[in-house]
Amino acid sequence: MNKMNEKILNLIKKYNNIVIARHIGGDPDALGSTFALKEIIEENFPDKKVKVVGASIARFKMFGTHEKVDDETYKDALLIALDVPDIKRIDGVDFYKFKDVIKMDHHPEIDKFSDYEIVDENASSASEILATWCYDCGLKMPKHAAENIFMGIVADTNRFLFQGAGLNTFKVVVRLIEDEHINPTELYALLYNRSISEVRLEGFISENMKVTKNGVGYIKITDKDLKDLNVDSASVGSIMNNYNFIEELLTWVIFTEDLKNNVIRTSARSRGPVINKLFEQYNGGGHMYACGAKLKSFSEADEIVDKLEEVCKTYKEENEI
Ligand SMILES: [Mn+2]
Repeated sequence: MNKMNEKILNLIKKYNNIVIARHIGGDPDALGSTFALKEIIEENFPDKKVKVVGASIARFKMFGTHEKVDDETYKDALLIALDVPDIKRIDGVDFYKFKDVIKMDHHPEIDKFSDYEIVDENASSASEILATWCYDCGLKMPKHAAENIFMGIVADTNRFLFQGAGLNTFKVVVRLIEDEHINPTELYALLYNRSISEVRLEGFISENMKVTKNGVGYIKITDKDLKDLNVDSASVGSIMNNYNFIEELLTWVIFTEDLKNNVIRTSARSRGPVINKLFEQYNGGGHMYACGAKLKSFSEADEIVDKLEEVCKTYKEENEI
């Protein structure tokens, strides 16, 4: 057993109360990994009380049910944070109230949480890291946990299209199918069934996206657009990856007006240039090729498009495209 894997397992064994958290704005990897870990702990250590926290998301209810942390739990609980690199983006708990913390993540490290960390930027997903840990520790993997892990991996690799999907990813997936008997086809339906409104939103974006000289695709979606299309500002997130493999686009960014929270939700992807540093300047961030921010106004959006254009121009020159 890997040293850190064992150290983490031993810390989990010490606690009766365990709280599991992930980043704000949960996605299938965040939810898949946290609920899978809860189920793995409950299966292997039936006496432990395990809660998954964070805001619940209606369309992802198949992963599990979120709970709240009460004062009593805080007194003597272990926090395990998955799929989140920084303290301020942990959803649903007060990080500083925990004596011990474990981190499992695949984002570039921002904050060090503790001495109990598995951070692997080359892993496809937090779900893959969790599965690798579970198997290395020789723990039992319940079937529903295996399903959650599979959905996390599939979503974060965009069905194995991204670079992050490597040898270990496929090894994990083989094991989930061979040993835990998950059914990928059924799970794809859970992840990818969508409404015609969402498809129309995708069409609207394709139709109206502007493309700059150096390959920046961008569009500003107003609250009125969202109302006309009968979708909400969160809907954009799930279709971002569908603009990959388009010859004219090196990066693409979608700005969506969110009147309820009085921000411009911004989500960006790249198939070459590294773009997360740019979004960190706007109080956002993320992966090198997939990131975002919440802006104050559409005028910041114009700034971002200009900066992305520069990034793409440099990238083209450097790579002789
Ligand atoms: Mn992830």
